[in-house]
Amino acid sequence: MSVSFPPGFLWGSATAAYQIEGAVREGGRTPSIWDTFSHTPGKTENGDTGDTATDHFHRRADDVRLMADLGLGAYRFSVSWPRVQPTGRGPAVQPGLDFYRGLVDDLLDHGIKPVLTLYHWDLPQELESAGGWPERETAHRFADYARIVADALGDRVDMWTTLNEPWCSAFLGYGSGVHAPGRTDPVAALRAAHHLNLAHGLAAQALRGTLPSHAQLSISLNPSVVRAGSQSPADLDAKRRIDALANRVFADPLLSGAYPQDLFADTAQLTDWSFVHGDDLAVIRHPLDSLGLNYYSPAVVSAATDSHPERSDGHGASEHSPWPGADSVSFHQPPGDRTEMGWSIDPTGLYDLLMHYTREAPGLPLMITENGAAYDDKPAADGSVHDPDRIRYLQGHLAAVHRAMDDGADVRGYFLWSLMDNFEWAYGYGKRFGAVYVDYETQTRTPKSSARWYAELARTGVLPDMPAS
Ligand code: IFM
Repeated sequence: MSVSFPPGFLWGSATAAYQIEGAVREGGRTPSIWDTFSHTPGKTENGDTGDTATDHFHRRADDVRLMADLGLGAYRFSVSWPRVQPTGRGPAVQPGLDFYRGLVDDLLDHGIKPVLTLYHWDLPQELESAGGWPERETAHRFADYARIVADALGDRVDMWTTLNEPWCSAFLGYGSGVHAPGRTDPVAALRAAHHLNLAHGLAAQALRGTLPSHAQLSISLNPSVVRAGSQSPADLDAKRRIDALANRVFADPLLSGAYPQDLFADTAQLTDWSFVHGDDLAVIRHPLDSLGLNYYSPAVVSAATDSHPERSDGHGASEHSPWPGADSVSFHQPPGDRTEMGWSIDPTGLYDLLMHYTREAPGLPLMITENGAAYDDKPAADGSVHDPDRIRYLQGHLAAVHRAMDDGADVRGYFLWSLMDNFEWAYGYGKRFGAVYVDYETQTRTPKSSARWYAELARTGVLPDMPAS
């Protein structure tokens, strides 16, 4: 049986600046931590970098026309901090602002709602060289940058997101080191998590002080749907530890103005958390207009039975853990179908996530700001690209969203990750998440069958029961 989404439900797709823009040396842009990291031998698959990516910087107008052809109602993109404020300090550069103003105007001309994310992982390298997210100063720099972008685009963008997936910035960037800047210091990771929270709060204040009153503020988290391998006390404790580090370290200060006490206890050997100052928590708990949730796959954890816990947590291989204070937790991939990332496919995780935040944050609208799957898509002889597995993935997850809405979740929109194939961070260009296929030699864009399927859904709001194959 097909189901219908309510009128006004926002159907969009998402991208991020470093993953698509290229043009890394144009218009006064200076390197971000991802430029430095991807140019460091051994950090990305095949040494891939975002130097050219999908050349969106030069193909912006065509890409917006493509979105319009697909009938998208909204487009979630990120602003590259070093393109707008190259050193992370001082005045903005005009070409950077002009690029985003042009993008927003193109979107509005086509009736597509711009949804702007201020930070999707591309910290100006100069700020990292001065200490990066483990330092408090970076949070203040972020608030200044937020004010600059709000001044420039506040008259035409209504929906603002401060950070995308701060967990990845903190724990993959400073803990396991599989993301830029590639540091492997558990204390730095915890300090980064707090300063990202603070950056969110300070930026939210700056945005509220600059934007028109109807502007909507949000943050996009990637909470882990953590499941215990068994109901044994040890496995339940493993689940509690990961839940604290993956979820509550962000959600609790944002929603309740406090860090979880058990997190302090779990990490007491590492830090006394004295980097949390007087009124930080009041700043972080700034009222939001919606909460963005990114979901791909659940995590199954148990207590490790030996001194080398299995760590197939789906976040890349590193001898350093991204889980400070939880070194004795094993991660397992549940049996069943997986995507090309090796991530298990489980739409019930998305249902559980939506119901969890419906309970945790009553009255706060939810938005799925990322969901999607990588597959090994290849063009057929006639150039068309068929991706029935992705359609099945999307269909299953959207059915879960609908079920959660039936059960009371206030979900306002869904953003497919991603509009087009792009630079998948440390995995380089080998992993294709796009609804649109990109031939990286020619930069030709070809909508996959999932793009046509999604366009029909965006047009009608009707989710068919059986995916086309
Ligand atoms: O490509 C990323 C994106 O940048 C952040 N969320 C997860 C996606 C898939 O790994």
